[in-house]
Amino acid sequence: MAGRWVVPRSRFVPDIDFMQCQVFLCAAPCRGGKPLCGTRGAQRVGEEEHAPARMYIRNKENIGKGEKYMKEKLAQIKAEALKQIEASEQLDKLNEIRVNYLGKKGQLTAVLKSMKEVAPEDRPKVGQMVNETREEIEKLLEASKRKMERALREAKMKAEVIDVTLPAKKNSVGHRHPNTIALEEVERIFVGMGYEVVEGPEIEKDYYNFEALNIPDGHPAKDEQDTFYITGDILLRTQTSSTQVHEMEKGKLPIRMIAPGRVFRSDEVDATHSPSFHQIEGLVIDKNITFSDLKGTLAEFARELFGDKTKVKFRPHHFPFTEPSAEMDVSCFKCGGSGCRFCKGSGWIEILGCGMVHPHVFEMSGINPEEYTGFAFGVGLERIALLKYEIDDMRLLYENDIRFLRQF
Ligand code: 2NM
Repeated sequence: MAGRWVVPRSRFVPDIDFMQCQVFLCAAPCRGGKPLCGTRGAQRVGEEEHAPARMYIRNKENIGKGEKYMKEKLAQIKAEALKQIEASEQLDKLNEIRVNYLGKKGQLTAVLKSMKEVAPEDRPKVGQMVNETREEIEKLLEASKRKMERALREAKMKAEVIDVTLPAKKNSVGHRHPNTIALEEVERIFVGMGYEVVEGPEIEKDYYNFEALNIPDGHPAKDEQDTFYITGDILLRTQTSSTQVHEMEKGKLPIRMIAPGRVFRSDEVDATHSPSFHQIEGLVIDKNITFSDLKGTLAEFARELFGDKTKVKFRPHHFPFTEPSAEMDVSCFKCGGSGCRFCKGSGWIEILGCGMVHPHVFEMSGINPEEYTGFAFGVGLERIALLKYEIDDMRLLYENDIRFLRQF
């Protein structure tokens, strides 16, 4: 600004009232340091000639116009604020406007601060006007803020629109693993004949896995079933018969049970072997149990599992824990026994091992072999699953390839 306005004593300028004097006379000099109170007009003077001085207008006419001027000034501030509010498109901008008008160093606050320069009798009225203006600007800001937030919300909702006519995501429910299907089938058959299903620990003492089953240290069967030792005395069980030893030790007779579960052997993986697989072992102990009971029971089991026409045959075998022992074959359910690729031309399929519980096994578990007899059998769960579903490689059962599993 080139120069400042001062109010000379000579000229009366009616529309310059207090506020304008503030504007025009803020730098007004008082030649000789006297304030320009009571001046009646304005003129422009060179800046260099005048040192800044504060104005306090006590002139009656000017004071009378103070209120009117304030009113216009406030209206002007409000109009400007409204214009800015309406033009703003972002919440940040609104905040800026709030600070600019209502903040500590804002325009309206400046007016409020200059109250001490308003004549005391005008102060309540002017103060009220300032407050009203503040409230109105606040209201405008708030309304605009709400409008912007609503618009933002609407835009977001529009962007996130859900098409309820889209086909729903298919809920893919799995099904039982072929091993589990086979296990539940075997359990169903034996439970139907009055057997209990008993589970035991996978980590066993050497005694329950070998010794109590008539496989003492140095017995070749212990080598055949070499397993994973946890300590010298504790191992991963190689057969679920250990569970049956625990049942026999309880001494509650008669026993009719099957013990399904995971067993472990130190075997290399191939199409028919795995270091971890599943067995179902059965045990019946009562007075007068004979080999006929064994044959009748297992023949019924075979018919239920492979079909009515299934025939069984028993071939002598050896197990340390049974005497006599046998292996049971079933007639090939593919060719009916005439011989095919499935039964490798023999017409028979080997299915399980069995026998009459060895008297020494009874004795070790505290059962009197003179009073009680019993039969036992063991069948591989994977073997049944492979046969039933005509799977030619055991590894498929463990790979969990969904394309394979979906077929059962
Ligand atoms: C087999 C074959 C023959 C068997 C024996 C026993 C027990 F505990 F009573 F001595 N449980 N299972 C047994 C008998 C298991 O698996 C091929």
